[in-house]
Amino acid sequence: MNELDTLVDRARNDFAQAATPADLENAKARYLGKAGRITELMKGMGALSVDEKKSLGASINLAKQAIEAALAERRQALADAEMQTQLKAEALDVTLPGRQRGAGGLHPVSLTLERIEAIFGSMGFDVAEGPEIESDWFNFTALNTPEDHPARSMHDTFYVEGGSAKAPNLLRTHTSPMQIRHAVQHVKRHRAAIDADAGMPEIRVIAPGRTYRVDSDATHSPMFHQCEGLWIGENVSFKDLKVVFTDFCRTFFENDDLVLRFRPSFFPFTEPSAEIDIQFPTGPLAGRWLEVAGSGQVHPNVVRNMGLDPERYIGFAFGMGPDRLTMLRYGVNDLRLFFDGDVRFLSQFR
Ligand code: 2NL
Repeated sequence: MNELDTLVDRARNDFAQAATPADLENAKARYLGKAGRITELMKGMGALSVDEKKSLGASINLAKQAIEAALAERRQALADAEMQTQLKAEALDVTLPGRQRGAGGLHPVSLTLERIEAIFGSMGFDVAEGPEIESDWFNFTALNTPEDHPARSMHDTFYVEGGSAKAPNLLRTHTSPMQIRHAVQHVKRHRAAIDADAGMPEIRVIAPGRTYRVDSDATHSPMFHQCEGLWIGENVSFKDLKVVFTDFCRTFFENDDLVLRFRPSFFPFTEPSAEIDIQFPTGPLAGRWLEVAGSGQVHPNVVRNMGLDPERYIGFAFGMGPDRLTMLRYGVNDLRLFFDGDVRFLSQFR
């Protein structure tokens, strides 16, 4: 083997030994660099004859081309290897399922409140809104609740800053104050017509929302929901209460065979008063009387506190617990599930 063939072999070997692109460039310099072996051979041809230059020059060129080809091949191999390493490190399993965004949904009690609003809305009821921090007047006094009523005690009601020392502000214990506020506004708006004996449009409103009482066990939460209803006019009777509430219950529970019972009771704000029980004719709750609301004819003192003459304006009111209605509708057995915020429970209502 001549010297050039040996040189090409050595270069191929050196390039193969180079483990990194930097090693490879160093090896290249030994052959093709300014002081490289090929360059030196070229320089050494100066003393030769023209014919010798021709044949040796051609041989050196062939060797140079062979080394350059080996270099290019090794460069590509190293680049490929580097690419493979990088691909492995950044490997993505594109067949994995994506992270689910998870569709949200309304809280079951919100679904119930929407249902209640839709059903009473179809019967011409407005929806009242109002503050959760209330005054003693709107929460108790306007509703004919006596000074010494147990509901006014610190054991039953959350008192907060504000109001007067004798009548501090509180977290509303029912949604009735919203109805009083709504009625007062309504009466104010129609004052002139009322005073001119021209009458006023009926007050027909429901008041859904959060309410608060000092109470906590499996069936009571310190925060719970209420929805009250109020209908005041010149000729609104207990019969209308029965019709409206029966229709509501049958629509809400999607059962036209639902039976209702109005059982005598007492509330400071109604007289007479009645507890409303329902009974399912079939299903897991069949045959049991279930209490779903309190109701009654609005007390004359309460009508007066709305700014109306109780001799002329009369009507009924009722109050129910949307939390309990939700439990009955979906068969939920613990009220606290609604307020724990456990997605495993809540997602079932999506
Ligand atoms: C219950 C009892 C009731 C009312 C609420 C009411 C509201 C006004 C005037 C008169 Cl503005 N009454 N509300 C009447 C009777 C009963 O709720 O057990 N609720 C769960």
